[in-house]
Amino acid sequence: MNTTLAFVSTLAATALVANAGEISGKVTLKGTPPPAQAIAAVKADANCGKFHDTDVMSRTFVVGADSGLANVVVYIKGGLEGKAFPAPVEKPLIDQKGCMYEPYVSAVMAGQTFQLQNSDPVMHNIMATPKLNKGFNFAQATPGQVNDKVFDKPELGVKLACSVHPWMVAYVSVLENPFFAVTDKDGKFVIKGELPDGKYTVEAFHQKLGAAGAVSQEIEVKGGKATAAFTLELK
Ligand SMILES: [Cu+2]
Repeated sequence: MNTTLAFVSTLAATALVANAGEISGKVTLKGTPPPAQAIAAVKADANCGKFHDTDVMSRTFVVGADSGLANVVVYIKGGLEGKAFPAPVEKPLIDQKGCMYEPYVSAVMAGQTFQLQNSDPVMHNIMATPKLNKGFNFAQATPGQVNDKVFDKPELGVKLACSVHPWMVAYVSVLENPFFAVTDKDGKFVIKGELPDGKYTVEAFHQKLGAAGAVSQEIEVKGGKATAAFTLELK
């Protein structure tokens, strides 16, 4: 083996480890949201009703263990100014299944391709109504149909809706760097990536509370790690 090459690859591996950063934590909701409600229109629909044996519940606020709030986008808002990042090559998938969007809330980087899929034997028509990005409005009539889409500009909470089924709604946040995550059912998140140690502003955004209800804080990644706890408030 070429010893020079081996030495170089060891150095490269060390550099990668040194840059790997992780911000983890939890988002808690303060206040009691209205309880989730059964969406009666799904069960009543001739085509969509047969996909569901049980009630389909609204997802405006999904609160898990110890008031952990799901579907919150947590992202680095400040501290990376002047740095450019390539958009991730992986393509997140937003599926239409049982006449519901899955996932309900997702996030992509500006310039990152994502996929819209129709898994139903039912026509859906997806309308995106962003304010800063270019919207779209097209039908997916074929089961299994997948279309690639890209939003070019950072924008929180872009709404997707189906013009055939009024209850079908999803939200996609478009971020300016690859350091973001969406909280799980118990409000937990992990942001991972090639993130150098340093001070950052991290924000937690929920589409129903809007930009005014978002909360941000300063954190410091040290030795590749940081934790952050957020409390979003219902007023
Ligand atoms: Cu639909």
